[in-house]
Amino acid sequence: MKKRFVFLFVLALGFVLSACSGNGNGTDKGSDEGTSVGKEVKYKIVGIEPGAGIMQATEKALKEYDNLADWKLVESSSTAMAAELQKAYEKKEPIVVTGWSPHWKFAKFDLKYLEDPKGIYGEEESIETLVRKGLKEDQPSAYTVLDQFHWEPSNMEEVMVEIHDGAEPKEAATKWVEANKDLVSEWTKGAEEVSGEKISLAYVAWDTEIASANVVGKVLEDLGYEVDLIQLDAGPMFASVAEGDADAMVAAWLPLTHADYMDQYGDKLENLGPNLEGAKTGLVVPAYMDINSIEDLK
Ligand code: PBE
Repeated sequence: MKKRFVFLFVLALGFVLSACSGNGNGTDKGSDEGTSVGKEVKYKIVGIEPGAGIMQATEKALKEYDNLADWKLVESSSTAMAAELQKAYEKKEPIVVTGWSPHWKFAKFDLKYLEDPKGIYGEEESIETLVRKGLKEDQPSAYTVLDQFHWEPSNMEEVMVEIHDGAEPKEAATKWVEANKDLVSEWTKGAEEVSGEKISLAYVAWDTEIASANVVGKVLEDLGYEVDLIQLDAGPMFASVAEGDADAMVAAWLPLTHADYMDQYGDKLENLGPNLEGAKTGLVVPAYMDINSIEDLK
């Protein structure tokens, strides 16, 4: 008889506790039956810069997944998103971010992409090199390098981790170029040295693109170019190369992420093809969260 009473008491206590634990007070979430991921993260997906393709894709996901009807995407910046992720991760709190790889965050934290049964974020992406029309005639050496520039996600990640750990982008790029002479010599094969010719690369302050622009910039500099790295938002990056205000960009995520920009500017650009394969975008959460699919966001 007594045993049974204790049992009921414990059961009731458990019920009360689980009903109270939904407001971020540091208890172990995810396993509590009375809470939902949505409540815990305030129905919020932490986004990045408004012009990013991943923001457009996420707006689409909010429309197409019924379970996301009450969720919102918060505009932010790549740096602020990563800082929020780090903060939540250190406290083992739930968080949902717009994420992509390659990225240093996968080297530093144990994270996972949420499955995307509706395929909103597409499959694998390539990062492609676009140059202004006429560059081949005007700057054949730079064109040759840009055309031959190709590396692996792991290469890019090395540069990104270095920058995240505190190196200046230029310093990290220089170090990487010096340590990878063989690969770099494939990019520069057949490219003649120049003396002080000007070349400009447009990029966005996404971690991936900070790494690639600085590495390619360094290689062109070593060839004798005076390199100008121009940091812009996504739309203006495409526009500047299309209009010939910048010479090149190595930051077009295709076929999906930047499809709209390609529709708008593709005809006015020359596409030199992928410089990296196996990139990906999607919704990313810490591995300790007890969900696996976008459909689990409720
Ligand atoms: N990104 C990184 C970009 C492309 C590179 C995934 C944040 C975007 O979503 O447009």
